[in-house]
This record gives sequence, C-alpha cells and structure tokens, in this order.
Amino acid sequence: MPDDGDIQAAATLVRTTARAAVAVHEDPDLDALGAAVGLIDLLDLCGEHGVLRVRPGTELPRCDWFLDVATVQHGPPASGETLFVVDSGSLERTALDLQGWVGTVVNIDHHPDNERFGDVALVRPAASSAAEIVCQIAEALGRVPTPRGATALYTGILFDTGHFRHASTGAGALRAAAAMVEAGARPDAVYREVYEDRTLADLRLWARAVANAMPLAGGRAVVSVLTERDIAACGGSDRATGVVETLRSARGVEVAALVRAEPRRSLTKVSLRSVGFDVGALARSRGGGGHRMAAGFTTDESPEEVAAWLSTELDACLSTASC
Ligand SMILES: [Mn+2]
Repeated sequence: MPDDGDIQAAATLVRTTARAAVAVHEDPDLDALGAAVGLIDLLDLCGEHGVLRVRPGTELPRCDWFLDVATVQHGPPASGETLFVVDSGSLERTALDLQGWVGTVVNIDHHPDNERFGDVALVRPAASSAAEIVCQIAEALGRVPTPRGATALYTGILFDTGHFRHASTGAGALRAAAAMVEAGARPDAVYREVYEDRTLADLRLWARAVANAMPLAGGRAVVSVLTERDIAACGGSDRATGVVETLRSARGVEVAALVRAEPRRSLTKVSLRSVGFDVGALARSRGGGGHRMAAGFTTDESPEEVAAWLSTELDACLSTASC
C-alpha cells in the first residue's frame, strides 16, 4: 500500500480551495475528461467551485453523457485559482498558456513518465486511470460523487482499461468502478455511449485499417496505415477507436501500430499497443508519450514516412533478443 500522504494533501486542497481550474492533457480522452468532471463534482460537493480550462481551439470528444459544456472555458487559469492537472505527464502537455500565472498546482496522474511537477504530486503509476485516483480522493474526503460525477469517473476507468480488459485492470480499478455504480453510474448506458456510437463510415474505416495491415518481424508486429485518401474513401470518418486494439489481438502479434492521417490538422497520428514490448519508449523517442503497453505520438511527416520508420524500428528491435 503506497503512502497516502499525497492523497490527503490533494483531498485537503479539494476541500479548502475556493476556486479551482482543472486542466487535462491536449486532445483529452475520456479518462482525462472523466477524471476532470469527477474532480469538479467533488469540489462542488465540498462547496467549492471548479471549471475545466482547455487550450483555445480544443475539440473535445463526444462525452455529453457526463460533461456539461457550459463548465468548459477556453484559456488559462485565472489568478487566485488553484490548478488541478489531471492525466497529464507534464504542465506543458496541458497546452495552456501559463506565462505570468502564479498559483498552487496539484498534479493528479497515473503516467509512469510524469515529471512529478506541482506543489502536490499525486502520481500513482499503478492506478488504471486518473479517474481511479479521483475515486481515491473521494474516498479520502468521505464523499460520494453525484450520479453525474460517478458516471464521469466510471467512464474514465472503463476507457483507460479498455472496458476492463487491459493489464491495468486491478482490484483497485474494479473496486472504484463498483463504488461508482453504487453512486449511480450505469454500466450498460456508458458502454453504449462509448462503444456503440459508430457510424457506417467509422466501421468502413475500421475495415480498411484491418485490410491495410502489414505483418512485420515474422508476424510479431503489425502496422496499418490510413492515408488521407483512405479516410476520404470511407466517407470522411476520422474515428479509429478500437482499431489498434483489434490489430494487436491477432494471434502472435505482440506490437500493433496504427498510422493515420489527420487531414484537418495536417498531421499524422500514431497509436501503439503491445504485450510486453515497451512502446512507451518508442513513442517518447518521437516526442510522444504514454504507457509501456499503450502509447502514441503525432508528427508532421506523411503517414508513409512514419510507417517506413516504424517498420524498420520494429523489425530491428523484435529481431534482437533484447526486446
Ligand atoms: Mn489516463
């Protein structure tokens, strides 16, 4: 059991902060947003006030079943606000302009490469999700989240554990999820929102990614590329949720990579999944981040260029005994 001094310190600040800003990593996912909304809910329950602050221009994924967009503000924290940063390995990853802002920073995260920044650093790499850590804060406060807060936190745990499938699904994650169900989260409804929201165009993109998959290193790795042309041919869908996990699930595949164009931002996005092999290190070598078995990065190289680099790296690495 880790020392819980950091939990108590974070809980005390949740209880005593009059005004709080909550920040998440750039391009926030459902864990970042679920943890943020869960934290704002706890601040509310303690009679305090919190808002989610994101970089201007941020597009949020659909999460209207727990997030009220009225609580989202675009821009840096105001002076006098305590800044709670959730699910972000560094302050830079929030992409907020913090120049000239001075205040208390609370860092709540589960990424192993977290820089331990902030006045309070509550970093638990063993936790499945940032949402699970916020559940621990709720417990330390003796507060039960509202049904909306519980739904947000349940969604965060569900998302980061891949619906309770990944190795990060420990007893702690399941206990926290159970507590959120007791507090009003509905597993069937959240499942439908997260996993049954695909359009036919999304499914066609998924099929094309599977069709484009190329085996490497004698089948131990798979790389699939979705170009701008693929995306246009599939009706313009840019949602590839679950594709890289599907590629990884093929028999004998230890590493899967999905390389896809993001035409709207003129970027290429790479998602990596593995069993055993440290894809986090690979992502960090390209300025990205993540976990040992789930990581990613973005680049302005073309999808074909990145795929060629990845193929060489994975082929070389998986062919040596050290990997
Ligand atoms: Mn997370």
